[in-house]
Amino acid sequence: MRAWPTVPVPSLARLGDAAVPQVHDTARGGPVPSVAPGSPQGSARLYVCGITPYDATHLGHAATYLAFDLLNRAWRDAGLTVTYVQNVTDVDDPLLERADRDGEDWRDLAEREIERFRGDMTALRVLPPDHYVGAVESIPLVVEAVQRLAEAGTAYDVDGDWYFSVHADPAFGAVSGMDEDTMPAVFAERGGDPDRAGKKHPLDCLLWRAERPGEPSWPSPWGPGRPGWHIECSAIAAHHLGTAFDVQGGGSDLVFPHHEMSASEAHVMQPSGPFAHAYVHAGMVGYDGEKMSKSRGNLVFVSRLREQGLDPRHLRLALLAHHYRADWEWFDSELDVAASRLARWQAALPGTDLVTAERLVAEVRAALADDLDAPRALAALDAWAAEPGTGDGSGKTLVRDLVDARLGVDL
Ligand code: 5CA
Ligand code: ZN
Repeated sequence: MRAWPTVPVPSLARLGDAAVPQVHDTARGGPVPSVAPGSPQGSARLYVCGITPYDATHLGHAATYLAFDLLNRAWRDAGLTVTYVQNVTDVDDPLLERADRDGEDWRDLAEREIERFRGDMTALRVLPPDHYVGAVESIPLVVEAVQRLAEAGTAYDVDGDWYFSVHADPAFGAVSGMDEDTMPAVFAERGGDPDRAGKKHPLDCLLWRAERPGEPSWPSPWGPGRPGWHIECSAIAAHHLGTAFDVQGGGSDLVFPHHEMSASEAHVMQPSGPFAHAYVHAGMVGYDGEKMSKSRGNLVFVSRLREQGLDPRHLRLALLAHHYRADWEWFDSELDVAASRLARWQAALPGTDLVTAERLVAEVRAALADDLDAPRALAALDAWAAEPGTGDGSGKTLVRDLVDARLGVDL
């Protein structure tokens, strides 16, 4: 599937490479190097769970994709060649339900919302993935993955639907660290079916859903049907990135069951190594006191703000003012705060000398190397702008390049 256009990223290499950042790994519960010790020299591999395109991109989605854009930019500034894969869940229950509710063809709905997402990501100057991959176009990969799980004796049939025995992976539970007693309720809340009769274990997850009347289906060795959710990401990531890629990312609502189960499926499919080296999760953005979610309907859409004439740089700065791992609530006033911040930075540029600019590069790089601490990077820039210099402007280009390369904001 086509991604969206890229934007040029200025190089800061004249000051040497930045440090490879540390990130918080959910599985180990602490900071780890963002690149696996065994990764091929000079490269980094990232998989981020993409949208289910049944509604427009809201600020929670945007914040999550910006978090991984910070990581992508940090890796590039460290001189690494990045391979970035993102999926699109372009066939799944919520999409089919919405299309049904609105009397629309599910393919038209998905296509329209994917195109809107591309426009939002382009406006926000989020660097595109190298491989933007839809579930539908990946069905042969999914079929192959299910076949491998079946050959390993870890998949079974319940009235034509195929399930994965999650405990076939000895590491099941290690991503989330969640208590097995807590898992069934969370599983049920997030698309799972712990109570379905005929399953060998309540936590076993759906791999292949046999065709139902009125639902789209594709051929498979087990008859027509469509992919389950978790296997979509295991199959796409394994195919495009191989084993032990560096970072598996998404919002914290995906820790369990999604990332837990896709990792376990991948561990059985390719026993030669772990699925990912680190599992990195962005916090949940709320609005009106609750998590912003399509099902709750308390949404602020990026596209609506754009239609209202928003300067996307303001939105980018407003989102970056919150640490990516924090849960936080959106207030409309944050755009004004961001606008005045941008204006102060712009006003400080002409009086900046090279020594000041180089110091600022070091401060911003250090902040972002420490678990992508964008609020600390913003604070360093605020401190610089609070004392406008009377320098010769020799550092102006470097500061502009810094803010552009690392924060994605074109001053
Ligand atoms: N297609 C699946 C992933 S394979 C999915 O979760 N799609 S989604 O459209 O529901 O979410 C897209 C991304 O935005 C996911 O990484 C999700 O974790 C993240 N996300 C969803 N809601 C929020 C929120 N309120 N705050 C922050 N991130 C969010
Ligand atoms: Zn996913």
